[in-house]
Amino acid sequence: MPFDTLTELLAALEKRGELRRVSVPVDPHLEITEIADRVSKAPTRSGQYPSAVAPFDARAPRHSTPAINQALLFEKVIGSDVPLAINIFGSAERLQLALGCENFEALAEKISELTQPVVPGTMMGKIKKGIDLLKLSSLGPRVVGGAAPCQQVVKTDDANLFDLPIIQCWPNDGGRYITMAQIVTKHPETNVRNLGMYRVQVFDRKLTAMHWHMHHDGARHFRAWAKAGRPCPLAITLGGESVLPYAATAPLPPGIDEHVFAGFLMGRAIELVPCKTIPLEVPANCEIVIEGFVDPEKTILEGPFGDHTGFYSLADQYPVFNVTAITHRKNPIYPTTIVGKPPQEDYYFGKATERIFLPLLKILIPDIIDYELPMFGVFHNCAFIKIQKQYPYHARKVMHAVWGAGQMAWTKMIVVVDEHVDVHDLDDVLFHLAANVDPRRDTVITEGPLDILDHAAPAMGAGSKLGIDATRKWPGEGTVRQWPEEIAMDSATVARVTGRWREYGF
Ligand SMILES: [Mn+2]
Repeated sequence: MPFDTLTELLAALEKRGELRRVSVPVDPHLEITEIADRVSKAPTRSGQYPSAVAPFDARAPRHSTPAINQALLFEKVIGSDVPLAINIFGSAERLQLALGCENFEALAEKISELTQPVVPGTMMGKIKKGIDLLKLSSLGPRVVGGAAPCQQVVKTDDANLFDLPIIQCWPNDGGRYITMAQIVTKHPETNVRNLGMYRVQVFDRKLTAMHWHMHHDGARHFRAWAKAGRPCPLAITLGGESVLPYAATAPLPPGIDEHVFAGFLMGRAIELVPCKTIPLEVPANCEIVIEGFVDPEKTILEGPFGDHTGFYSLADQYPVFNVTAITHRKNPIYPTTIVGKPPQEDYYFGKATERIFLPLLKILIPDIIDYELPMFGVFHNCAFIKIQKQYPYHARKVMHAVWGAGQMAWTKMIVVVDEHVDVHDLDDVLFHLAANVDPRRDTVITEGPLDILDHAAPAMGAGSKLGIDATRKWPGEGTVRQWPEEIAMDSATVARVTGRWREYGF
């Protein structure tokens, strides 16, 4: 089962040896990042690296500082009385614990059941209908009265963001950022709530920027408020039910309240309470809630920010957020994260989404058996796709289908392999890519939309795409030579040797 509060999640992690407390004073300016970065790239207690291939630094560590990949609780952050938790979700095991699932595939199955009763339509249409059904059930969020844990302390005039241990992540960042925030907004006309995870740069005691991209639901809500000339009420929520951070990042279709999805993951409704100074409701179990309004007119220069691409995003103008209140538990814990070169916590959020969306992607493109968004591709740069080839140029058909499928459409490079290749094993994919590809014959270069964070794209969010057909080539695919058979041991011999292994004296 997932956990009701951040404290309960941290206690469960500690019990499993998955949490390390740091009791010496630590600087929120860069020092926490450097510690968390080393720890997130270390092997887990079971000696596992997060990918079939050890992360960038692991095989030749830059540092002789042994570490285990654990969640970290900094008890004394310089300049604040509030302890800070980081790397909470920084392994598959820890994220699965937080989501209350054995593995991401089990969760995928649970979610695809949700979309079953709804026959055709788009992938997003299915999810939306499925979640609409949930809303009618007991899993939709429930507004409750009474004293809420997240409002045990209420500060309005004396609210001060600098009371919180907000970190500066990387040396050339524009300043300090709140990074693990579930941000609540509401559409002014439909009243549909949204939960999103956007970074928040802090400029003053009660002043931040609100960084969201055009297509984010929070930005759409803001534009609707701004069109009416009204400030957009917004709550930055931290902590709460252990499924909330992931739910805030899940790519659900617009018009869906992620609290419904969170309730589905919890197996119970998320209880919300009215905010103190703005017309919004927030999860009662949160650690900290920052209330305020986004100014419909004013902007501020936000950034740069060391991003999940492994590069700094450039500074740009973003709306201003004015804080009206900070409410929190009596002894709150401040959750945060860093992004940068993978793996960081967002890699595991992405991995969960990759697994959860496989059944839905298969509905849209039945040719796909499995896929992998490799760590080095930071979500949108690269996808490995496994198919069971049925006809010449089948791989090309699948590439074009992927470039037309929901958020997968941003994918820059696609490698398609045959069904016997393990798409989760980088070496296996690269072996077949190197061996099976004639560069001129087997590559496709086309144009389309790209991730707006892709700094290599000739225009922002638009550029070229590369498809590589690494399947074995059939007659009719431009090869006149006979394709050789790939070496593999027969399964009977494999089983016999496995069965006799000890007899050999190993
Ligand atoms: Mn949304």
